[in-house]
Amino acid sequence: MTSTTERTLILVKPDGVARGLSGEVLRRVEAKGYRLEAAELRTPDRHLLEEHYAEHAGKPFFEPLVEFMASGPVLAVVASGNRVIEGFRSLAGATDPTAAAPGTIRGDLGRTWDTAVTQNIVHGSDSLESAEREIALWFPAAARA
Ligand code: DAT
Ligand code: MG
Repeated sequence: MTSTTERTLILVKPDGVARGLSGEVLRRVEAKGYRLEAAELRTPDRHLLEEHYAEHAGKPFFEPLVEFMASGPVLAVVASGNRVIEGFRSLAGATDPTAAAPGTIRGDLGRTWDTAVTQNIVHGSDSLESAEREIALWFPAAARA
């Protein structure tokens, strides 16, 4: 791929897929004007998740996070568009779904189910570097040289 359009990795996490919210997440991404480039439903293995969440290795929530993310199907999506990384983070809302603003995916559709904020429906890359790193992990064929 030679396009220079910005790309991001979006995940509908196991809680979002199990609750039937995949379509609603994709609807919001498309309604905002971003383009879907790839999508795949799969249950990620530990190795992929440990790489994906490498920045959080050693934190107290790392193990429960990896376990939760491996607990069922995840919808992995590559979306593109000008400033899509920042734009999807804005659509997703704050990490804690109880505190996330209404109007956002986490604020409208999420809540805190127990003491942790692990189940917050979606993931979105947080920088150009993490987006390209995460896309290469989840969609090796779509990685840029
Ligand atoms: P975000 O997903 O908003 O980028 P993050 O990168 O800081 O947030 O954390 C990654 C995920 O880890 C987050 O979506 C949910 C989980 N998480 C973060 N902080 C947590 C905490 N204090 N307790 C439990 N899970 C947490
Ligand atoms: Mg993050």
